[in-house]
Amino acid sequence: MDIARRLLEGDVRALARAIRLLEDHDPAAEAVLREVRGRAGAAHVVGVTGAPGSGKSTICDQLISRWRAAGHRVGVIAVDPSSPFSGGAILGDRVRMQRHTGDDGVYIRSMAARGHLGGLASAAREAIRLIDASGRDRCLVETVGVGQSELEVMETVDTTVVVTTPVSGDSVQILKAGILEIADVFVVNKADIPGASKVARELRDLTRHVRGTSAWTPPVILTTGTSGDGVDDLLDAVERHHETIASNGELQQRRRDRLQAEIEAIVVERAAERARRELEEGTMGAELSGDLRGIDPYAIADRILNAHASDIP
Ligand SMILES: Nc1nc2c(ncn2[C@@H]2O[C@H](COP(=O)(O)OP(=O)(O)OP(=O)(O)O)[C@@H](O)[C@H]2O)c(=O)[nH]1
Ligand SMILES: [Mg+2]
Repeated sequence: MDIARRLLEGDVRALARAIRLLEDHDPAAEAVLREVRGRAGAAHVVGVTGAPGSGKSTICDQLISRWRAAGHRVGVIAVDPSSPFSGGAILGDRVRMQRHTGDDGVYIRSMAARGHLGGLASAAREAIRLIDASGRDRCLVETVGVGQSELEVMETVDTTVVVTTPVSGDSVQILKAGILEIADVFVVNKADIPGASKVARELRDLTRHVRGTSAWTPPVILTTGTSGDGVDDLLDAVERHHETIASNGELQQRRRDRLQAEIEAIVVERAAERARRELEEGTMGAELSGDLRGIDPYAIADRILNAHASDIP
């Protein structure tokens, strides 16, 4: 329990240890989370997503520098659902953000798909909670690509930044992947390459059509990650978005929805585990023998759920 106390004091090694416990599905992780949960909730969590190589890590690195200069403490989670490696093995991110190693105001951690059968998104969410509780008031979550697990990870952040480039020319692709709806800020990175302003124009047209009624219209920011051009504008947009949703109640609503989804997911996971035990080890298993025709799976499911209804306090 020393871990929880040291984590709350901002100790970076306790933070790393707690996230490791989380990844290992160690029961001690749940205990640490229980102790620190009440102290989380102050951090502004920013998600950065986009195609491979679009410049996400380069931009994160620029944001980190600016936040550090303004006195913020920062946590970064780089999520790669396709990678079998974890624990800091996503080399590119390490290299790109490496100038912050040695600064204990910056904590960078990679998370990969392996070992997260319960969902990479929920593991990432718990890791963010730990980072938040450790007194880091800015948290970045970088994910690669626009698949289902990335979308789920993005549902756990406060502000979603979607990075495009004139190289990929993928504004239409983004529409297809359904990411337009979750973007709070669009970045057209690699603005030093011809075609960037055309992509920006297309995106501005798209956002006007999609989010006509919301209080927030996603701005489209041109950046050159390598030189830092436009990153101040990006930072400004990100902070303005946070202020907007914090003051109009949307942040509170998002956090409420998120908590609801989290509870639903836990119920599903635990109920499925209970059903599996009943059917494989318990008395209900006898139902699934002999002539299987005519067995009503809905009736059996209801009986499993109802058998334990009195357990619920
Ligand atoms: N020309 C140009 N190159 C850039 C710019 N920003 C980043 N790059 C380069 O693009 C390459 C990929 O950058 P990263 O920041 O690693 O991109 P990423 O999106 O994090 O990549 P993954 O994490 O592998 O998906 C690197 O070689 C960067 O130097 C830019 O504004 N202009
Ligand atoms: Mg990267």
